[in-house]
Amino acid sequence: MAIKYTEEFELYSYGESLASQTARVGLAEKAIDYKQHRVGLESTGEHLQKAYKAINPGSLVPTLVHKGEPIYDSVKILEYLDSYAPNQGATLFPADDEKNAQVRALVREFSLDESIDIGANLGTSIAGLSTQMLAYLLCKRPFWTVFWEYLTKHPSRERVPIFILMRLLGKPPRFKYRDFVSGVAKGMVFIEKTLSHGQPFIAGDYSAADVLLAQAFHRLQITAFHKVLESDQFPLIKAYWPRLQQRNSYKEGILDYEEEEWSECKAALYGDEENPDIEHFWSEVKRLNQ
Ligand SMILES: N[C@@H](CCC(=O)N[C@@H](CS)C(=O)NCC(=O)O)C(=O)O
Repeated sequence: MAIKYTEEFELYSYGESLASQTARVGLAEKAIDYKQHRVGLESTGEHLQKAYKAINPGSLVPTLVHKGEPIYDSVKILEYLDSYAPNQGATLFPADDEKNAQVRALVREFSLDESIDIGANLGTSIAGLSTQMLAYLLCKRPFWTVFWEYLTKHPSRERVPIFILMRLLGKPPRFKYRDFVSGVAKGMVFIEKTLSHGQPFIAGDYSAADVLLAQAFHRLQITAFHKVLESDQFPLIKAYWPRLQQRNSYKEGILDYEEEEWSECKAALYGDEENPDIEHFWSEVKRLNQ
């Protein structure tokens, strides 16, 4: 299915979507120019409308369009870019078999992989942390509009009841949110242990796994878990995070696409405070380190 295009690369993405950030950081790391099309999510439902479904029938962002051909899924986009421009910018998937397998295992742990239950790896647990924000944004629209649109237009049968419940309650159920916080605690303990190899990046040299961690850590800041990244309980993460932030790709793929509605939502939900479940986070870390 060829899609209309004017530039060689065009990306359909939303500013603060994790998977969109992955694609944009990847494009920046590979030094590939592209035209951006913003697709609104929870507060407008633009992704559920016909125009976007013609580009991505799954109604998910991001979609990369290369000369009219769509590539779905942020990790597939990273793979595509790396094989399209192997000698340009950073190498995201190393050529060496052993290193490549290592990177792929980390990517599976950090990504939004639909074959993994929400909350069962770090990537989907981080997405779970965002449910407080998503609920807030969904509440910008009347209940019946959200109910009807998600029920009749959202292609993912697993996600529909989650979005409807979030709109109904105005927030995620507390017990479920705590499960996500536990998943993130587990992931952070794992990352700290992995970094004890003493190399600058998570798999040694910079790779696709670092692309995913840039957006994951950025999301920890947005959901008011920012102190986790500055804590002496995770000294290696504390030294590693600035290395990701100093790369141009952090600005070009993440900061340059911050959404006003997310800043407003962060201020309304957390102000300058830490996330209300921060204590649960630290008690989980303590339990896991015992
Ligand atoms: N595995 C996909 C996941 C894509 C995904 O879940 N995108 C989210 C934003 S991060 C989305 O489009 N959500 C809208 C919805 O589910 O209604 C990828 O990595 O691209």
